[in-house]
Amino acid sequence: LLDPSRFVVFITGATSGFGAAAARRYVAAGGKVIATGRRRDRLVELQAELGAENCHIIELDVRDRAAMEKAIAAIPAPFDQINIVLANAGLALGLQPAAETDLDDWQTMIDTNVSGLVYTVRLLLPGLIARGGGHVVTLGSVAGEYAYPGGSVYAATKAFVKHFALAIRSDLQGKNVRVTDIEPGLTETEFSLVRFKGDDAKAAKPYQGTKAMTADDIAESIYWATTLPAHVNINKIQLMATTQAIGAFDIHRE
Ligand code: NDP
Ligand code: 8X3
Repeated sequence: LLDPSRFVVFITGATSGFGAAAARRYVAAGGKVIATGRRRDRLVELQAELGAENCHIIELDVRDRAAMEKAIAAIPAPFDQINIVLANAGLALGLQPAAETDLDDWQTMIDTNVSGLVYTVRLLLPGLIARGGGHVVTLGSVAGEYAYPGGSVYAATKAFVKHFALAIRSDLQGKNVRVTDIEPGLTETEFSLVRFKGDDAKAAKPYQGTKAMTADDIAESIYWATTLPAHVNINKIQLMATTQAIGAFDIHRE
């Protein structure tokens, strides 16, 4: 197994959910993390919890390419020795039928889940290669595999992530860089609160009367994929709550 105490993990979206859980998981294993996100107060809290020697924080919006370039170029030692990139920041906005959605919401999802993710990977990949290898972990979704009503652009951004992860692997032959797309289903985080724009009642509904996965479940899968022997690449991990399954085709009848 690779030595987790040598892991230096750059995480987008570390202020909540999977990103925060992954930061805790890697630091618990002896690694270091660069925790990024827009909410500075959350980053400061996380750093206080994990220790400044283990957790470097950067207030960052992944959609801002110039800010990303500047921030990544300015990461101080020893945090600049990044060997794992967790491109996790992302969001869904709305669940309306396609013709009734807010086009600004679609744009925000594309800017964050697609553009922000490719900026993250592209800006950090040369460093991984130069330092002799590493691991890129992307956050896809079951939504990138199975369409569902109201999923539209969110699902399409995650299909992009899935294919991007597979495609860049073929450019990394001989570079010792592994790529894994994590594709979770129903998991209780702030995801639903963001999707329904702070409406607590709507946000709670997907998790009511069922047992969703937790952010820690996903963090453990991410961690596991990165601790396998260097000659093993997990292309993707698709995981669902045991209470979730793929439904039948939807047939409209008069
Ligand atoms: P959360 O809402 O709990 O966390 C999302 C994180 O993304 C936050 O830290 C947020 O930070 C960050 N983020 C959002 N927009 C930006 C931005 N423009 N710039 C920087 N950071 C941003 O959701 P999850 O932890 O559940 O989601 C993490 C990833 O997993 C997402 O890509 C999501 O699509 C995916 N996913 C989630 C599933 C679920 O059921 N929960 C299932 C499958 C995939 P901040 O707001 O502080 O910037
Ligand atoms: C998040 C899971 O099913 O809400 O990607 O799209 S789902």
